[in-house]
Amino acid sequence: MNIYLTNNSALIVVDVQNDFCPGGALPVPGGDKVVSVLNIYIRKFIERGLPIHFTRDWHPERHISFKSEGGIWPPHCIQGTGGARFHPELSIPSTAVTVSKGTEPGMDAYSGFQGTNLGSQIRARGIRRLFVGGLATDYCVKSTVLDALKEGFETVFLNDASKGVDVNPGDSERAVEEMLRAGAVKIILEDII
Ligand code: VGL
Ligand code: ZN
Repeated sequence: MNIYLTNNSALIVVDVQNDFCPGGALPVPGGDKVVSVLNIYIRKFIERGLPIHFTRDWHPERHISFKSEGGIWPPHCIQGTGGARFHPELSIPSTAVTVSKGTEPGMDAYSGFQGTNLGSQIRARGIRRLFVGGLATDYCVKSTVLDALKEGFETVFLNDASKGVDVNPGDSERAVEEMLRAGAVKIILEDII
């Protein structure tokens, strides 16, 4: 499906951090594979002078989502650790904005909009169309896409620049269906015109 990169578009790169890549604390199988594709999207947005926001999972040492605190995940993306850093090959332009989420010990946040000012920041820049990709399709990408739709943005899911955890087989596929049902558009690089 062809889609225009309009002048009111922005790119949201979700949680492409070492802990979500192979070798990390909570690896998404093949998670690092999204980096080279995302870098191409990033270049397209830079060329057009369009905003790019990078979300990161940024947890305190004790966080409610960790097993030790009653959650379901191993400790991951702890503030200031190597695991919380963005993947070393991810192109991060100097003009990009980093959005930290899950920073409160007692509050989980899968969505980049939850407990952050992402929504007001991009609205203030006149953005109406969001392109969203990254890790993981069945958690933070899905939640970010669903929240973007709720906030009234035209929302485009980058299918070739996202990967899921699939704790249960089929989770990512179901996540994509849910995003589409909610009104998202699914594309790959070649669809951008
Ligand atoms: C995520 C599990 C726990 C994600 C974050 O970024 O998808 N998944 N925290
Ligand atoms: Zn987390």
